[in-house]
This record gives sequence, C-alpha cells and structure tokens, in this order.
Amino acid sequence: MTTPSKEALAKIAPVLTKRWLSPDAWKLSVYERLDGYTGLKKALKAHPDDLIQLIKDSGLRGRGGAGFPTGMKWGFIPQNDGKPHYLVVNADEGEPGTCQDLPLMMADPHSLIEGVIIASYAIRANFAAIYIRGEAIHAARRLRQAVDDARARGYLGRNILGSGFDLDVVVHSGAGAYICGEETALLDSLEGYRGQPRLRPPFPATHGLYNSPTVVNNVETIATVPYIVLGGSAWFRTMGTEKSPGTKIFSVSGRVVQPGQYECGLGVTLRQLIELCGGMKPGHNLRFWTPGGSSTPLLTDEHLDAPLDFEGMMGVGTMLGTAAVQIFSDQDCPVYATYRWIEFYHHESCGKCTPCREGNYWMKGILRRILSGQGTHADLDTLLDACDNLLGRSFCALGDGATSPVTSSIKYFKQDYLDYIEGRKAPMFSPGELVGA
Ligand code: L3W
Ligand code: SF4
Repeated sequence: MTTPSKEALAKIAPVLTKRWLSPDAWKLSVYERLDGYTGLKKALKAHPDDLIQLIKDSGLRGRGGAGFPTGMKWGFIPQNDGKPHYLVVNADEGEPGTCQDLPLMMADPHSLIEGVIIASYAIRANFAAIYIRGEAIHAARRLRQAVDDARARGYLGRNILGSGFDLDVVVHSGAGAYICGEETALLDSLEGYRGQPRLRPPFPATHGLYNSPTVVNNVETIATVPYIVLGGSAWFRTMGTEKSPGTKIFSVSGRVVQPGQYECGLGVTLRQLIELCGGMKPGHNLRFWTPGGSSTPLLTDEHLDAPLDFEGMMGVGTMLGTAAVQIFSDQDCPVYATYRWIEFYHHESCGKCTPCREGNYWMKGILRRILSGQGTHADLDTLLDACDNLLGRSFCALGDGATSPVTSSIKYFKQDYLDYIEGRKAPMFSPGELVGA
C-alpha cells in the first residue's frame, strides 16, 4: 500500500461523508447531536427566493450525471401558477459502478431528508417523493424509518417547526429498471405507469409529476443543500473548481488496494484518487478506467492527470457522469468489459425506440462473435456504424450512453479486437455459445 502524496491528501474534503463513521449517525437523536437540522432551522427563517439565490450563487451542479446548475433548475419552477409543485429525489442509483447514494442513505438518511425539506420550501412544494431503486430494500427501510422519525419530531407534516410550511414525503421503491433513473421515466413510474422516457421539452420543471412543475434532483445534490445553507455560497466555492464548485463522492472500484467512496473537491485527478486508494493492487498496472460509470467513454493512463470535474472531463472528450470510477488493469480485457456493458444496456433498454432496442441487441451479438474468435474485420465497421445510428438518434440518454464503451474501446484498444479477430488471443466463448447471444 503506497502512502498518498500531500497533494492527494489535500483533495480530501469530508462534507457529505463527515458523519459516516460516527456510530448510529442514521438515528435522529445522533444526527441532531451532530448539528443535524440546524440548516433547516436557518432556512425556514429565510425567504424561499433567497434560498434559490443562495443555491445559484453557490454554483452547485447536479450530481446525477449531467451537472445541470441546481439553482437555475429551482428557478425554473413557475410561481403563482396555481398548480401544486413537487420535489422528486432520484435515488434510483443504477449506473454500473455507481455507489454513492446508497451508502449516503444508509449512513446519514436525515441529511437527505433535511435537504428535501429545505429544497421543497424553496420551490414551494408541499409534497416530495424519494424514488429509490427496488433492489435497495435495506436503504428504503432506513429512509422510511427516518421519515417517520422526522415527522414525529415536527420536521415534517403540518406547520413545520412553527413556520407555517407543510410538507409530506413518501419513499417509493421502483421495480428494478435502470431506465427509471431517467427523470421522465421515473415520473411515469411514480405515477403508476410503465417507466419509459417522455419527450423533452417540456422539461419536468414545467410539466413534471402529474403534469405539474417538478424539480427532479439526485440524492447527493439534495443532501448538499443543508451544508450550503449553513456554510454559505462563498464557503462552498472554496472547494472544487471555479466552474465545478464543491465536493463529490467518487465511488472507486476495481484494481486498487482500497476501493470505496472518497469525497474530494471536484477537480481531483485519477492519479490522486489512486493514491488515496493506496495505489494499484500489487501486480496490476492501470490500463483503462471510466470517470462516470459505463455511459462515459473509457479513458487510459494518458488521462491520469485530467481534472475530474465537469469541464475537465469535457476536455478529454467525455463527461464526469456519476463519478463512478472503475479501474481496470493489464489483467482485464477491454473487449470483454465492453461486451458486459452492452449486455447490460441490451437488458435495460426499455424498447421504446428502434435505434437503442435493435442497436444494443446487434452490438451485443457482434461483440460476442468477436470474443468467440468468429469475428471479422468488417465487424468493427459494423459496430461503429451501429453507434452512429444510436448516438443522437435514440430517444433518451441510455441509447447515447451505450455507444460510449464501444467507440472508446475501439479508439484506444483496436489491437485487442484485432487479436481476437486474427486469432492471437484465446476466445472467451466457444462458437456454440453464440446461439441466443
Ligand atoms: C428545464 C431546460 N430543465 C435541462 C434539466 C433536465 C434534467 C437536467 C439535466 O441525463 C446524464 C446522462 C446519463 N429547462 C433544461 C432543463 N434541464 N435543460 O437538467 O438534463 P440533461 O438532459 O442534460 O441530462 P439527463 O437526462 O438528466 C443525465 C449520465 O447522466 N449518466 C448516468 C446517470 C445515472 C445515474 C445514477 O445511476 N444515479 O444518475 C452517466 O454518465 O447518461 O447523460 O433534470 O430536466 N431547458
Ligand atoms: Fe428506451 Fe433506449 Fe429508446 Fe431510451 S434510448 S427510450 S431506453 S429504447
């Protein structure tokens, strides 16, 4: 295990994770002892518009993948429109390798609930829903308990802490579909329909849950809000970069000594993250990695010093995405990894649009053929052609995202594909296994 450099250690910034190691911090009494709900008490004394301005000033950007400015999104909610407003928290964490929201909800559920109350007050919503992925039964149970405890203590329900503001929160479990992490499919699912994306625009900010103005934000985004209320926007901007302020929980998995969640200022580099993880596992050298799950292109050791923030990742042709950093070594095969991701997209495609439904089916079959030693040189062109027909032609980001591992692995690791095609690498599957691929 290598010792992290001073530069790497300086990137650690426990804000959202600061209570994670305190025993029983998920209990309301412990949360309150550790400054919990003090942000809410301060927020309820402010005017809702001032809270929206505070979040705008802080520069907080959505932590769910796209990095959209949170304060701007809240500001889109029409006022005095006579319609109910809603807050919906996207806790359907399903991007491969992504593991920030579940540990946060397990270790510190009240920080999310406190953020939900403040955000709802700011956008004048009296009902909020937390949509959690169906498999996360343990986290849903913990959240429901936290909601009940918060209600019993007067943080939820009618006339919260004597402020005149009413709010109720439900925790809704999905049924295990990745597509329900797409905000409009999530809203359909919440309304009781089959979860499939809606056409945007109109965006949820004006036509969301039950066709009413709705803010949809990720767990980490909302859990950050109480800290900004307490610390102020200038404090928040002391962390991260000018255009990507604040901290981010990076979930690091794969061939490092200590995988896990590392909360750092945005702009940390992969080199520094690997140092914080104790280095690469003995006997492993970095070969490829993802900055944000499988919907972001693969990167290589050329990109070790690219800043992991919204702009820095654009600079190397990708996105920060969910900051799910998956690390692969010289003992891992980029073609097989790509196959496994496309298998995932094929399985999770909702089937609504042809490019994604058919494209992923065919890409999976071609990749499997290559891995079976039956591929041809023309297969590489067909894969790239399929990606051309998916990217920008799919109905939602799932189809676009599926092209990322394919195009980037062919760009950086074409030789690995050729090694299977030209018989230098032992096949991963026998040809007979192609049936039903
Ligand atoms: C009002 C406008 N609102 C944009 C809102 C929009 C949404 C947010 C971002 O995909 C990415 C995707 C995945 N008026 C607006 C507006 N909005 N223009 O801003 O919108 P958008 O379209 O940029 O992104 P998105 O559809 O939310 C998110 C990528 O993240 N991803 C995976 C995500 C998986 C998880 C998870 O497991 N937790 O989040 C990884 O890279 O591919 O590109 O709210 O309404 N004019
Ligand atoms: Fe469904 Fe895929 Fe089309 Fe999205 S891109 S609507 S997941 S078929």
